[in-house]
Amino acid sequence: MSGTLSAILPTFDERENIVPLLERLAATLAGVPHELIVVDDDSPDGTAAMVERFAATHPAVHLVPRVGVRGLRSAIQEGIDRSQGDAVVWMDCDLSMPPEVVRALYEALGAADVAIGSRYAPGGVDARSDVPLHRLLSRALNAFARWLLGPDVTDYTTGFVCARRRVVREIRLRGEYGEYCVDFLHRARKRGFRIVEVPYRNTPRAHGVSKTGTTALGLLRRGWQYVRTSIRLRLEWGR
Ligand SMILES: Nc1nc2c(ncn2[C@@H]2O[C@H](COP(=O)(O)OP(=O)(O)OP(=O)(O)O)[C@@H](O)[C@H]2O)c(=O)[nH]1
Ligand SMILES: [Mg+2]
Repeated sequence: MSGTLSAILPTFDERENIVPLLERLAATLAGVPHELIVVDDDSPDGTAAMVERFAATHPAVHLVPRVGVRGLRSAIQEGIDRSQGDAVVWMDCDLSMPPEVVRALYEALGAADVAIGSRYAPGGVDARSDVPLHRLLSRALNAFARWLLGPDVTDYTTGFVCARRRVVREIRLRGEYGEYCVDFLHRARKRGFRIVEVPYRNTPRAHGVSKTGTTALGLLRRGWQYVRTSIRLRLEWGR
């Protein structure tokens, strides 16, 4: 792959993680023309101010501040809509996804339309020891999605996605939270886009707290959205 890369970075209360993430992304993308777009939903911890200060000396960094709106899926979509790159990548900003993997995802687009970081492909690891229940649920939901939608993708809920511009031009993200990812990947595959996986090690968030349901009930509610989405996709598109 050659061409410019836009990284979309959705944040809510990532004050301690965002600057190290931006620094590591800039280092790993040396030699690749890029822009780093942080979409912050008015984080009470002052994430936006950290980004603004950093952006003052780093012209590739842009802040998109949103006030009165919340949501992971809509934040990513907003970043995509404002980006200019020939390819886009999006990821969590809690340092659970190593920024260095972005380089490998970008290079994988040489032979694919979409490249995802995978915890479940051979060589991948889910090492989030901070959220054992979340890890277990993720494994079960992915097994269910593979069974319903096909085994070519092993990590349907990755959230670590790099795609050529034409893919995100054709397919908009739908849903509330993480289930958008199952929806995006299945529709992309069914439309004939080639998806490859890059195994990586997902680690516990570096600082701050998880925004995904931290109570068992909250997790089950969220899990149900993934189950519903997988069933709907199977009915709508087949395997
Ligand atoms: N802009 C924006 N970003 C969000 C919102 N909710 C979560 N995020 C970001 O989405 C990413 C994932 O959130 P996490 O809290 O790590 O949740 P998770 O990775 O699904 O769950 P864990 O495995 O528990 O960490 C992080 O970069 C968050 O800052 C939101 O409402 N708006
Ligand atoms: Mg996380």
